[in-house]
Amino acid sequence: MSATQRRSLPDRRRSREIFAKAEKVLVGGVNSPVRAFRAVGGEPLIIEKGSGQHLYDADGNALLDYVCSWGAILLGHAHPAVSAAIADQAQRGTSFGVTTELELELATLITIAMPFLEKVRFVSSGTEATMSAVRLARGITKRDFIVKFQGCYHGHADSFLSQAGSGLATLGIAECPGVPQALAALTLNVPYNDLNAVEQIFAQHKDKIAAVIVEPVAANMGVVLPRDGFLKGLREITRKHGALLIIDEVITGFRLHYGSAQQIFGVQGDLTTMGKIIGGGVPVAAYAGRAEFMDHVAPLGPVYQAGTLAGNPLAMRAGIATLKELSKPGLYEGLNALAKNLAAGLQKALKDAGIAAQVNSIGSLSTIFFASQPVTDYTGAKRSDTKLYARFFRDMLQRGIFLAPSQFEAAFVSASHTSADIDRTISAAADALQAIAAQPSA
Ligand code: HOZ
Repeated sequence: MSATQRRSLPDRRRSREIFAKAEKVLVGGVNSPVRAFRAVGGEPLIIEKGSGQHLYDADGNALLDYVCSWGAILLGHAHPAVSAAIADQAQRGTSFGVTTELELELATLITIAMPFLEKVRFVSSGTEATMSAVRLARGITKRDFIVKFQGCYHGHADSFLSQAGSGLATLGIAECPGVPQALAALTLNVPYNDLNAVEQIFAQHKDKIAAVIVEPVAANMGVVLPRDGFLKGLREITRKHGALLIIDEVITGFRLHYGSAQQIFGVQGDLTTMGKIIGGGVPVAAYAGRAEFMDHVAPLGPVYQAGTLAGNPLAMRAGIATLKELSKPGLYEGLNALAKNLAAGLQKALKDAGIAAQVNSIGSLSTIFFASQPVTDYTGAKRSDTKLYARFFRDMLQRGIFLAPSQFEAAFVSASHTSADIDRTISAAADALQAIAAQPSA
């Protein structure tokens, strides 16, 4: 049987047993809701190991991975240089709770790649980075409101859980119980790509908005690109009103090239948040900006933020090794060319199957929306036929290809994927889409 023919993962008995046990001691059998596959059906995966572009489940089934730890893995799983750095550091100690030269080294690599950043504070997750950046913006401006965009996701801190993308969009959670109303009221949501709405919200809340936080490419409602001038418009509006612009590069940092999305779109935020890739698959995130802003953070300033494991040496070693690999000439050119072929191939497969859909893509990020109109915001993303996406996801998984288990996430290509992998994926998608077109309600 060819790799592209429809088939079930041959045996899932062990995975099934593990998940059944996990459900008894872990909430929903998972440690993050998006892993539960609730929106796409099918059985959640239990992964035993990863190597390059593949994951291997507990039954030994190989999966071609386009989730790549939600974008944290750019080099591929268990990259030799990253694994060696982690193993070496493990021999020297895993946490000291005081500064190491490694923190200086990773911060220096980041500020060289993104020269508009002068000072970095490492934390352990993207949520901590965005939450701390918002606190800092509030501390500097002495204002309380923040503006975010519908369908963007900035982690799970209280301020970000209204009209958010990612797992909240996946599970249909519009507002999160447990977030005090008084705090939720300080978050103002506007449609992505809509500068008029941003202007209006500033007019309504004159001199009260501390910051606008934005994903420069939205990747948590599926991939949605910024319209021409959108990010620059945000820059002008925030500057005019004395608010800070926080650019959340947790997904886009080092994803599109060796640097930030801000350099690609010709805009500079006041604060930048990062995560995922800068830790090479080990928990690292950061917020950063010019010294005039960052020096408000304790111990230099009064805005408090701390962490026992912040700047953790294992994580720093993984991040340093990752960035050194990523800086090698040609890496992004090759990766982005592969991803471009994938997007084009998927577009053709959809057209050939006569299925109305949009493939939104940039660099190695992409999403298929089963929607007839271009998707430029959360309203458009929600118009996508999520049942069709779920069917496509399951059909692809049966063919050994692991896409994001939600319409409202991105597919990630890694530097380990090959053109043979891309061809195989396109061919599997063509088969799956033809089957869907022949029997839409199967
Ligand atoms: N930012 C990721 C989803 N878009 C996080 C994955 C998770 O929620 O587990």
